[in-house]
Amino acid sequence: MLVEGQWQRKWDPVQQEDGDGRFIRQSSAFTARIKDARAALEDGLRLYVAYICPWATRTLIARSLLGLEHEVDVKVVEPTLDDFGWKFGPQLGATQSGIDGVEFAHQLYTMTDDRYSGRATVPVLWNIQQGRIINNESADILRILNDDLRPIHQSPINLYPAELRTDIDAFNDRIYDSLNNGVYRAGFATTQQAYSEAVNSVFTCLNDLERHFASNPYAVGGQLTESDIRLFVTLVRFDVAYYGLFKTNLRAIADYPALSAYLERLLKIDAFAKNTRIDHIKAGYYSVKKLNPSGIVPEGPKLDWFSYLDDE
Ligand SMILES: N[C@@H](CCC(=O)N[C@@H](CS)C(=O)NCC(=O)O)C(=O)O
Repeated sequence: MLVEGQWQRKWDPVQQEDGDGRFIRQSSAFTARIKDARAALEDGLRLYVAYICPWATRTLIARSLLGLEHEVDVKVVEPTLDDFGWKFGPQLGATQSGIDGVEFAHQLYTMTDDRYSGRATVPVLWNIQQGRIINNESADILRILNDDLRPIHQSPINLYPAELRTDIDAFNDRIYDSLNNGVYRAGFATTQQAYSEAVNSVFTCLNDLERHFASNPYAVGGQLTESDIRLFVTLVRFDVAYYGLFKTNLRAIADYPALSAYLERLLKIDAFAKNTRIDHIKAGYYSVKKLNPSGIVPEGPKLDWFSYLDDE
């Protein structure tokens, strides 16, 4: 992480924990919104992402669904993390350099604020002309792409329509702590009790969702919304990474018929399939030395729904 603009060489996946070994996620520092879509487009917009990362993948899926691939540029960090955090380079087709002379994602943070203290996370939404971070919170970036940039895309797809906002917010809350972040709370717990609490919350949520998807095609309102994106990115990583590495292994998603069918349905949509890079996901999660000191990446699982992905 960065302290007063200086990179501390020892990267550690655990951001913060409470006195009982519970993992605590840092809140995002840059939370501006875009007021003038056309001016922002003139300055140039870019997303810095990692395909391993569920939070970054949220923003990639929204960018594709909303038809913003020409308007919003993308640069991808390598999937594996070392002492310098995220870096640009050739691994698995990542981007060679962030901008001229930028090797590491943390440089984007110090270019924006040379006294920045905190973690250098992805995704980052970047103003190219100004050379600074606009926002580094994926939940906000989804709304920026959907709402703030609507004047320039006028997409028929609305991922956060006014009449569903209360339900979308409620659904997002229902899955964030228990599932999206719950898997990380399980994986990075440092006491048995913190781990057990987290795993139980993950499976209470999945059991509840299995009932929901037995009779609903989407998360909210019978249509595709940002809640589907937020759920998808966790579900699609579950069997290939979380089940093994984070020990969330009471059941796999493949053991849930309705959730499997839902995942398979979303993977038939181009925006979901093309932004799901199983090779990055496996290489990235299994590179976390703290949880997998040998660095060995498992061969499996082989899952039917991955036949929708090009690289499988
Ligand atoms: N609240 C952020 C969380 C982003 C986040 O934690 N990203 C992880 C990757 S999955 C990261 O960059 N971690 C690097 C670090 O913590 O040093 C968001 O949703 O945008």
